[in-house]
Amino acid sequence: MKHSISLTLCLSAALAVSALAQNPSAEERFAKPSDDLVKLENQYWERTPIPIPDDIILESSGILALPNQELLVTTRRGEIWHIAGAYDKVPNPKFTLFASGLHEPLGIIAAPTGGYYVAQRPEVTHIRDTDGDGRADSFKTLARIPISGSYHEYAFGPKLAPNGNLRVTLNVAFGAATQSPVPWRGWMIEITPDGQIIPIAAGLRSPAGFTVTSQGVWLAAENQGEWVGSGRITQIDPGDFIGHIASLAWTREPGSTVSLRPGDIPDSADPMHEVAKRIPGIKPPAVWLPHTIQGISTAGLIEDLTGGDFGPFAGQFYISDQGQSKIVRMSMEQVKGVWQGASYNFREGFECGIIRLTMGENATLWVGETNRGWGSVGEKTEGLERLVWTGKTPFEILEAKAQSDGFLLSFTEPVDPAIAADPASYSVTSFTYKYHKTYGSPPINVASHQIAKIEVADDGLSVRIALPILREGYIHEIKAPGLRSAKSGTALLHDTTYYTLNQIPYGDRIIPIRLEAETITRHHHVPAVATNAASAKNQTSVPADWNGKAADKVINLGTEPGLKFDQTLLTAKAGDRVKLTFNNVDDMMHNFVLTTPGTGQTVGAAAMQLGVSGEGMSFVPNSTAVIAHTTILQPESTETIYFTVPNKPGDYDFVCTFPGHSILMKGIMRVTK
Ligand SMILES: [Cu+2]
Repeated sequence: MKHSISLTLCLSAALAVSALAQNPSAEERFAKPSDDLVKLENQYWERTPIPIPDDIILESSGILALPNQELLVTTRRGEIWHIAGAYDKVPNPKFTLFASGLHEPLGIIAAPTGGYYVAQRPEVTHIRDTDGDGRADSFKTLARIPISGSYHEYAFGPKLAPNGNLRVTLNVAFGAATQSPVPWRGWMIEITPDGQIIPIAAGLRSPAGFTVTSQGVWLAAENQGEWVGSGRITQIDPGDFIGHIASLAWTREPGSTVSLRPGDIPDSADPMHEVAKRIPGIKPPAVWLPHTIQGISTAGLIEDLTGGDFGPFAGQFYISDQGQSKIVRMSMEQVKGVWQGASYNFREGFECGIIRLTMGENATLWVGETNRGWGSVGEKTEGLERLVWTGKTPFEILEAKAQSDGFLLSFTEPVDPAIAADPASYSVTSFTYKYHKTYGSPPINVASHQIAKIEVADDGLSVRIALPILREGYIHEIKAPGLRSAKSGTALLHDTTYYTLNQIPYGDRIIPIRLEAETITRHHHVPAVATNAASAKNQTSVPADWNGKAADKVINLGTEPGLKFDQTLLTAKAGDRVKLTFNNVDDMMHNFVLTTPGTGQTVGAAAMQLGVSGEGMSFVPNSTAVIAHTTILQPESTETIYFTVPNKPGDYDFVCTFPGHSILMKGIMRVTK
C-alpha cells in the first residue's frame, strides 16, 4: 500500500524521524510482542490490505457493501468513494469519487427508498445519484443534529430500525463545563422518515459502534472515559440511562424517555452494578471489555450472520478496536431477562486503528481504518483491509455460558479429557470497575476463585467449571492455558475469556450450595491489585537524600493533541537532580516514563502485556530499564516527580506507556557531561 501525502502523515513523520535516528528499522521501533500469535491467527483468518491510490486519503469511517462485489466507503475527510475490484484475489481496485464536501461522515447505509443515508456531524443526509452517472447529485437533509462545535461531538450511524426509523448515536462534547451543551448530546436518538427526532436512551459517552441484532436487540459500544471504567457493550431499551451523566441535562425536554437528573447519580466510585441496584434506571453493560486487554477504544460492532461461512462463530459478534488495531469476539445470552456474555480475543495485527466493520459478499469482512488524532498500534494513518476465513478451524473457546454454579465452556474441537478434568488447567479471577466521574478505572475488588469441580462432556466438546463462589455483577476472567486439543495436541489459540455475570442463572448444579456464598458474593471486597505508585521510581516529594538542596534542573513537560508530548528533546547534565512536572492537558490518560537509552519502545511493549494489573501499576512495567516515572494522569491533571539523572551521558528515551501510546508519544532526554 502506498502512502498518501497528508498533514497527518507529515506530522507523524516528523516524530518518526527522531525514532529512526535511534533505531534503524520500524520492527525495532515497535517490537510487537504478539507477532507469533498474529502469524498463527492469519492461518485461520487471512488479512489483505487493499491498495489505495496515492492521491486518496481513505480515512475509512463507514463501509457499505453493495451488490456485485462493490463498496461505498465514507471518509473522515468528507468523501464517499465507490470501490470496485476490492474482492479480487490480488486486489487492484478502481476508486471513483461518489460524493465530497461532507462533514466527517461516520456511517452509511442503503436507504429503503433508494440512495443512501449518511450521518454527518450536523445532520443525517439522504444522498442520491438521480441521473445514474455514478456521482451523487441530490443531498437532502433528513434531520439536523444539534452541535456546539466541540471536536468530540461525533455522530455515528445511521442504522435502520425495524420500525423503519433511523437511529443515530451522539457523542458528548469534551472538557467544557458541560459535556452536553446542546440537546441530545450523549443520547441514542431515532429519526422518523419526516425528520422528527425521538430521544431513545441517555448516558452515552463515545458510542462509536452500535447495531440492532437479528433478534431486534439494540447494542451500543462505549469507550473508556468519564463515568466509563472500561470499554463495554450495553443493551439499550428506550428509557435506559447507561452511565455518562452529561446527557441528563436534557431529561426535562419534551419527549425525554429518561427522568433521572445529573444530581441523582452519585460520584461514589462504587461498582456500577451496585449503584444500579440503588438507583433504578441505570443500565449496567451486558459485556465489559477489559481495558488494555480487549481493546482501549471500542469502535465497530457487527453480528456474524454468515451462517458459518466466516468460521465457527455464527451468531456471535465482532468488535473492532481503534487504539489496539484489533478485533475481539463476543457471545451473548439472556439470563433472567438480562443480557450478558463473554468476550474473547480474535484477530490482531491490522495496519491501523479500526473503526468500522462490515460483512460483504462471500463472508468477506471489511475493516475500515483511521488513526488521526488518536494514534493506534497499527502504524498506518488510514486504510481498508479485508479478512476472510481460510476454512481452517482453530482450537478455540467457542462460547462461555453462565451456569447456576459456574461456567460452561464449549470448544471448536474436543479437548484432551485428562488435562481438561484437572482443575489446575484453569484459573478464574473476578473484578469490576469504579463508576465515577473520573476518566476510566483500574480493575477493583480483584479476587481469585477456587475451582470446586470440573466435568468434561463425553464428546470432549465442553467443560463445566464449578466455583464455590460466583460474584454477581462482576467480570470473571477464565483462563485455560493448559488445555490441549484431543486431535492435534495444540493449545487454545486464545486461552482466556471474560464473562460479565450480570445474573446467575437458575439450573442444575454439580456442586452443593454453600450457604455463606451469598454473603461473600455480595460483600467480599479485596484490595485492588498492587500499585507501584509512590515507588522508588515515582518520587512525588523532594527525596530525603537531596539533603534539602534545590533541583539542578526544573522541567515542565506538557501534552499536545494526537499522542504527543509538547517537547521531544529534553536536556540535563549527568547526575543532575531533576524536578519534572508533567501537565496532562490532553483528553486522554498519559504518563511520563524515563528509560535507559534505546529501551523506550521495549518498555512500551511490556506495558501492553500487563493485563488486568496494568492500570493499577500506572502501566509502568517492573523493569530495570525504567529510571523514573509519573503515575498515569487523568486528563487535565498534573504530577511533579523528583529523580537524579544517571551519571552516564547519552540519549535516554522518554515515553508514555499507556497501551498503544509509546509508538507516537515519545522523546529523548539528552544527558551531557
Ligand atoms: Cu499517553
